[in-house]
Amino acid sequence: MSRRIFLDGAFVEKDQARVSVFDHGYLYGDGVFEGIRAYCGRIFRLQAHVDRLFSSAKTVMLEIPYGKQEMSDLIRETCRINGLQDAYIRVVVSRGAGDLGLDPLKCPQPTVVIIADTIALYPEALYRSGLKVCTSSIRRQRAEALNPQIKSLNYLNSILAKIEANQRGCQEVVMLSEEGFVAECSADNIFMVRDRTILTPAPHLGILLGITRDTVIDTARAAGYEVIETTFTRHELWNADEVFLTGTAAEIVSVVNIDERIVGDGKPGPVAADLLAQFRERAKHDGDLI
Ligand code: PXG
Repeated sequence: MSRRIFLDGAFVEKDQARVSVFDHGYLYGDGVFEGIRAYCGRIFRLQAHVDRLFSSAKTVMLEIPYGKQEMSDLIRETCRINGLQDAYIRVVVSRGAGDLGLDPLKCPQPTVVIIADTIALYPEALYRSGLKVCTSSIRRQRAEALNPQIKSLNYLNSILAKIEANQRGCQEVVMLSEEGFVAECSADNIFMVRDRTILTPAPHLGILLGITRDTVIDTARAAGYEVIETTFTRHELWNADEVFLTGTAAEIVSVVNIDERIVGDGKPGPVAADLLAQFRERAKHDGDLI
């Protein structure tokens, strides 16, 4: 089905949605983005995504030419215009067209794109079997270099790690902080379960503060689990009862093999299954109506 894309103030047909090759998003990865889901006619945690988009933009001094409410309305409008009840939404704000130098001052007008489409989920079989992952030799970049909390268009740090995963036949890849602690994956946050206590890397380790991560922490605590944001190494991960990943696209997916070590009994565990069921239930009812 032909999609209509929001581009710089108007809805255009997908084939006509073109951005300049002088756009610094293209030339330098200079811009920010969000990936958002809609379930059953409701956009899941829209406010949190819009807030994070504006925070990313503020840090890189990119002025979004809309207010937060206006941006939320445009995202809903993009879903409506495409007749979507369940959607994967991509919002991209780039520095806009400039000259060939990297100076952002030469880019007078940011480019704003909103795409709403159906999602290519991980195949359902992977939720039943669990993922195989490995650790990357590429470290998560430190906050002083490029803060992982900024959801920027420059994903080469993650992509270099993902290439290693592909080469080793893995579906995701664990990235460590510079000190060697578990940080997160290329496009997912990571959790482990030990004696029914849930542990996840603390924000200071240099991670994207995932909105699914936040939802899972909240859901788990409400369900009576103890959740600790802390520091741990691969040793703890390899010896965990369960490991699972969270992200907007993946939701909650179990990991059963890490660096050729079998996690727990080698099958997706009960805590992840419990949290996924609760997450999916919540996603159907929570959220702003399209
Ligand atoms: N860490 C990183 C580095 C990410 O890029 C997450 C964690 C999970 O965050 P949320 O807020 O989604 O729970 C991400 C997610 C995709 C996709 O299509 C996702 C991301 C980036 C690019 C594509 O799944 N970021």
